[in-house]
Amino acid sequence: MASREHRQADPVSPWQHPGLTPSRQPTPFRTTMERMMNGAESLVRTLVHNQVDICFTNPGTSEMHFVAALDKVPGIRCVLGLFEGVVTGAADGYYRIADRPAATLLHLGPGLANGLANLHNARKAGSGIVNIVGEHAGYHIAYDAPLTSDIEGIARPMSHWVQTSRSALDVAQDGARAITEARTAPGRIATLILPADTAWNTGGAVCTAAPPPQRAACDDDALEAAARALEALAPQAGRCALLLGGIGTRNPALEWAGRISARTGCAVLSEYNVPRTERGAGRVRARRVPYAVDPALAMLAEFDTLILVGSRVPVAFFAYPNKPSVLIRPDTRVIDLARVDQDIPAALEALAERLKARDLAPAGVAQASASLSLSALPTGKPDPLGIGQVLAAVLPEHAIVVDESVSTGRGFEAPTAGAQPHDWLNVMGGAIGFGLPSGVGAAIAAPDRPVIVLEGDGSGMYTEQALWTMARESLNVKVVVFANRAYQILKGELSQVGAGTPGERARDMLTLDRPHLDWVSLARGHGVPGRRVDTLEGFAQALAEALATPGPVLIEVLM
Ligand SMILES: Cc1ncc(C[n+]2csc(CCOP(=O)(O)OP(=O)(O)O)c2C)c(N)n1
Repeated sequence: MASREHRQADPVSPWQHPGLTPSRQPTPFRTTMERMMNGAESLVRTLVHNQVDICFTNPGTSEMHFVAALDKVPGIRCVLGLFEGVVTGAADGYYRIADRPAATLLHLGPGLANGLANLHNARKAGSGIVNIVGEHAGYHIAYDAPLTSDIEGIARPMSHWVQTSRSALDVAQDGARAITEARTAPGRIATLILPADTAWNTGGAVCTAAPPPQRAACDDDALEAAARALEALAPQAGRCALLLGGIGTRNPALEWAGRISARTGCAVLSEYNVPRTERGAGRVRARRVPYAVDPALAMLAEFDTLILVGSRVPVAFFAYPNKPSVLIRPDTRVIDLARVDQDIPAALEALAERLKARDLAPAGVAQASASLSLSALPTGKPDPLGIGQVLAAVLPEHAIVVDESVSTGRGFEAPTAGAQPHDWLNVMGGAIGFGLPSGVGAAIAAPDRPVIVLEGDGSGMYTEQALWTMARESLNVKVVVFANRAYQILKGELSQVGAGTPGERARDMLTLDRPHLDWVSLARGHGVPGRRVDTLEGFAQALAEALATPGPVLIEVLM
């Protein structure tokens, strides 16, 4: 090992790199500052230059030059997460609200691995992330030091694009390429691996990212087929549904769907999970396909034709013995109007135009819930319906709700439909631990909007370190933890998969008792004031007060 040649990764002149095509050559006219710039600084400047101005980080030694560059370059906000799942989850929440990518900074393979579950969720959500991962200096990898691993191999399953920079000269261009990738609809995970020597060697320059490709228009044949199906079915209201996904559950797509429904009587549905739904009073309501197989089958059986708009044919979350995986009738006609990466609003607009629905008032607009004073709200032991009613009454206009309430939240859709207009974010990849980090990202993306994280006590424990980031950054996040002290959903799943009645040991795997988690203390320990309530009236009072208090607050609701 000792006799092996120590090869510096940047042996060539920064002015003429043999591996670069002419179009990739950095501009030869550089300022003195650029000539002195190291790769890390060129990357940070490239991020800022291309409006990637938030970086969620959890760094280590190999990223120290990047960290130092953060100091030098104005215009980038750096937010520390104390676990990498917080970093990647925050970047997901940020993208969903800001509609532009944030960067992350992760420490080699193990740091990336810690962040993978929320990177998976972000990938399923179509959230663009410039995911920067440090690596050993190129010449150091041969020594198989403790943190050496196959970073590209770890990144690939959760990334759309993976690139390891070869030299300081390449870093900014690779960064610019990562930004273009991350911005490509609906949003992609671009993992850029930054060897330490490419960060510390000089020769970097600032690069402008190419614009991402435009969202493609929908296919004319699909548009014609959808229009014909809707025209033919118009007298039989309800036999045809538009199934919305992606940005289909946001305006203007929702309003076009509502106009099409006004003309034809078709139903407007949404996938069970969508990255962001604009909902509440005055907005077209898209009914969610239920999570559970039987209610989903019952809902979808009503439709002879399903028009997919940014969505896919609904399938069950899991396979269950003697239940189908695909949730529509085998004879349902499926028309794929627009994929999630296509221009969904334009596809619906064209369909509305074709159906002469352009000037109609949208159907299915949610009416405002009768406004209830706190004293008129339900009282007593918290249950999903009552909690939903409290939320509907207390949610402020333009609130952002991050929903990881798992079994407790199943009942929230109907009671909150007529709340003040708000955005609702779901976990997209089924990996729990998304809620608290995503609340961090959403709050940073929209500092003037209250964020309410609805959190299961089991899910919250996966990434509870996010509370510390909320406190440190004084984020306006109100965390509501539903403390049923169990993996409640799994109790139902145990019987659904036919695994029988749980015995003592199996029950122990599904309960969060012995000891009870004390969320008020956990919050306080992370710098967030907390409060415990055990009634609906207590919850309503606590949430109203939390919303009137700046900064993060946690409410533990004992179920
Ligand atoms: C990363 C990951 N690990 C494990 C699971 C399996 N899982 C799904 S729901 C759940 C429990 C959730 O508990 P909680 O948040 O308290 O909600 P509840 O079921 O009690 O409503 C678990 C462990 C998962 N979905 N993702």
